[in-house]
Amino acid sequence: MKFNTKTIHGGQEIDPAYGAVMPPIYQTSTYAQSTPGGHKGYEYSRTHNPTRTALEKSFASLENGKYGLAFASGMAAIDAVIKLLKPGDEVISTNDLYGGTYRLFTKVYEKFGIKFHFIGMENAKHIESYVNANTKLIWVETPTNPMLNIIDIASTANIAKKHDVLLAVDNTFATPYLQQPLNLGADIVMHSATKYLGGHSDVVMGALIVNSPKLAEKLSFLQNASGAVSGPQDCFLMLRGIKTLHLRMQRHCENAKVVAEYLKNHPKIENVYWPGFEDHPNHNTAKSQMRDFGGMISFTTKDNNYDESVRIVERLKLFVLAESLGGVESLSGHPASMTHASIPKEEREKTGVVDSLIRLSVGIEDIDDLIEDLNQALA
Ligand code: P1T
Repeated sequence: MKFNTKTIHGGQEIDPAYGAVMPPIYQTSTYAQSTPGGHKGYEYSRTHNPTRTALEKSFASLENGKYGLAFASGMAAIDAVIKLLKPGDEVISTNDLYGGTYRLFTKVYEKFGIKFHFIGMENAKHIESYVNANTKLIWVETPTNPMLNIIDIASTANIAKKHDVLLAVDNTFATPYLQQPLNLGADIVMHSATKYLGGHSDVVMGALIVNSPKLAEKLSFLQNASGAVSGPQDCFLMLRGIKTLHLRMQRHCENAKVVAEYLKNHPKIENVYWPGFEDHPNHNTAKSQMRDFGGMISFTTKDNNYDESVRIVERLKLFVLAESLGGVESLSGHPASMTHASIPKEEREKTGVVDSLIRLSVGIEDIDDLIEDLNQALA
């Protein structure tokens, strides 16, 4: 099945009870048993729920994986991956990544004895120099949030395999429409499905997709044991959102290209971070592992000034100032004070997340209106 068909049919069978075309919302916590253990495959909705099963199959299908798991949030999905580890284990992670991921690693898991190395990953040899006998996981976000760096997944997977280390890729910014990490050798794909997969800014959810039955078993044990699962209504909304993923992503990419070029030519703008530019340092890697360059752009102004950047995001009207990204509507954000505020200033500035950085999630509105909005805000 091709990708554009998978978004609509992947994992979604016609409901056997009444022929419903959309998987019904099984709003139930429990299931009748005829005798202890005598049930139809479902016992309790923390463990399994039919609406969630349909979505989990859809997640797996989109990423060309065998097993999908749905969690209450992207953070809950990441949390399950880290719970595969034990005290003394080490993780090599991208240094430019979502602030909440950094916070989970450093504020929650370091105190349980897990060591994290945050490094630049554009050079695969650099990653290898951090591998030692305790290394158990390489955590990659690509494109990175918010600097839009690109990490070569296949080269990183070679290093992971050579040293028998797991490779997990946060595929939130790219989506499986643009990039499929399991095909490139990753062991685990993670999503904040809150973003492009859901696509309508109405659900918070996380996803994990794997191929290994052993890994699937461990993660599904953790999903049930810790219990951060997504509810049936949210699973239904996610399934509905996914049906247009391919169409939305196409338009996100088209609109972002126009916005990126507009910003690059604007006299007030200093740097524009978007992997589609030929002079982006990782443009060739992006071209080789992604179908297109996505809907996210970050930029700084020549004033390089906190207050001026705050004024710009306040003046934007269509680009609503808000946390999150990936919905049909355009959003703007100020990472230093919002999504990345939990990373110490010295740390975030090392990766380019300066006080003046503005991040745009380019939506699928009419491009003329988006450019007009930027024009008035930058005037
Ligand atoms: O918000 P949640 O669904 O729990 O997902 C966390 C997460 C994980 N990974 C990436 C790359 C993310 O961007 C996020 C969430 N990010 C935002 C809320 C944001 O505005 O960047």
